Amino acid sequence: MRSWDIFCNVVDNFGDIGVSWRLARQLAAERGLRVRLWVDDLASFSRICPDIATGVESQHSHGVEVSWWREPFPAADPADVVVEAFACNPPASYVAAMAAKQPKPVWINLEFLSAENWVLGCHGLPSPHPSLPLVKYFFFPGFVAGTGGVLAERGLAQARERFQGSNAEQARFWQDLGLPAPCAGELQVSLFCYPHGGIGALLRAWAAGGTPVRCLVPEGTATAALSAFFGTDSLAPGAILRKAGLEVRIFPFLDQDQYDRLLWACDLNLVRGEDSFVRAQWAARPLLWQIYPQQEGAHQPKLEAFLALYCAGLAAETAAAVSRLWQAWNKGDEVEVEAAWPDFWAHRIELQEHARRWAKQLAASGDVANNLAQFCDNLLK
Ligand code: TRH
Repeated sequence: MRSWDIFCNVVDNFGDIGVSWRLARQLAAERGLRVRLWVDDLASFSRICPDIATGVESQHSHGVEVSWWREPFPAADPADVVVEAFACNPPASYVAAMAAKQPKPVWINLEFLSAENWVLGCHGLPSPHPSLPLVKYFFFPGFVAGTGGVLAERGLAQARERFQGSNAEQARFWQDLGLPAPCAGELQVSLFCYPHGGIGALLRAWAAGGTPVRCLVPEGTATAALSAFFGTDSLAPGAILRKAGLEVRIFPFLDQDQYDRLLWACDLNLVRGEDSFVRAQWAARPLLWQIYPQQEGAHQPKLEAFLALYCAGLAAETAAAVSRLWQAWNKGDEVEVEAAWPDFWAHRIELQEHARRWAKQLAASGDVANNLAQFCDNLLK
C-alpha cells in the first residue's frame, strides 16, 4: 500500500486545513492509500472536525493518521508521495530524509485554486531542488480540463440530489441545527465572509425587501457589521436577531459535512476563500463569493477570471447583474452593494438553473484527489 504525507501549515482561517483534510480523507477512502496528515494547528482543525483532539502527537480519524507538526520535528520515514499544501515547506530534516530515500518520493506542491489562464501552462510543471537530488511538481487545481480540477469526493452530487429532493432529510438537518424549518416563502441565506463594508448594506437591503430573509451565520463571522446593524453584542451561537423582514440566526461552527448540508439547504450562499467557495458550487445553488483579499489588489485578476468563466453561460443582463454585485461585494462598496442586490436577485431563477449546469460542467474536469493520485502514479511507475 502506497504511503502519502500531506503537510499543512495553518496560516490563518480554515481554508488551509479545510482543503488538506478533505484531500487526506478522500485519498484514504477512495484510493486505499496510507495517509498521514501533518498539521501545525490542531485547534483550528478541531473546529471543522470535532473528532480531533488538541495537544496530541498522533491520532486517527476517518482512516487518516493525523500528526502534530511542530518543532523539533521528529525523525520520520518519508512517504512515497509528499504533498505540501500551498507551498508550506516541509521541515528541513524531513526534506533531507526525502533526498536520502531510494526511490525518491514524489514531491508535490498543491497550489491555490485559480481560474486564471496561466494555470494551464504551469499545472504539472517540475522544479528541480536547487541543492538536493529532488524534484518538486506544481499541481494546480482549476475549473477547466487541463488543470487539476476541484476537490469532490465520490457520490457528492448524488448525496446532494438526495438531500435537496427529500423533505425528511432537510427536516432532520434543521432539527440537528436546533432551528425551525424554513417558513413558506422565506429566503434562506448562509453568510460566511471576511469583515468588510458591504455586509451592513446587504443586511439593510434584506430587511427592507419584500421577501422575508432568514440569514444563517457561523459564530465569529461578520460580528462588527451585525452588532452595528442590530445594536447588540450578543452574538453567541443560538442568538436570534430580527429587524423588519430579516432574521439572523447565529449557529456554532459545523463540521465540514454538516456545513455542506447547510449550503445544500439554502437558496443563496455567501462564501469566501477557497474551500467554502468550491462547496457552494457543488451545492448547485446561487452564490456570492468573497475572494481572500491580498495586498495591492493581487486577488482582483483571480476574481475577474472566475467571473468570466462562470458568467460565460449566462444571458448578458444576468451576467452583468452577477458581475456588478460580486465586484461591489469584493470592494466592500456599501452603496453599490445595496443598489446591486435587487437586480441580482431578480435573476434568481436563471441563477438557480445556471448553478445546476455549472456543477455538472465542473464535474467534467475530474477531481483534485483522483487527478493528483493518477499524476503521482504515473511518476512512480
Ligand atoms: O477560512 P477561509 O477564509 O480560508 C482561507 C482561504 O482558503 C484562503 O484562500 C487562504 O489563503 C486562507 O484561508 C489561508 O475560507 P475557506 O477556504 O472557505 O475555508 C473554510 C473552511 O471551513 C472550509 O473547509 C469549510 C469549513 N467550514 C466548516 O467546516 N464549518 C462551518 O461552519 C464553516 C462556516 C466553514
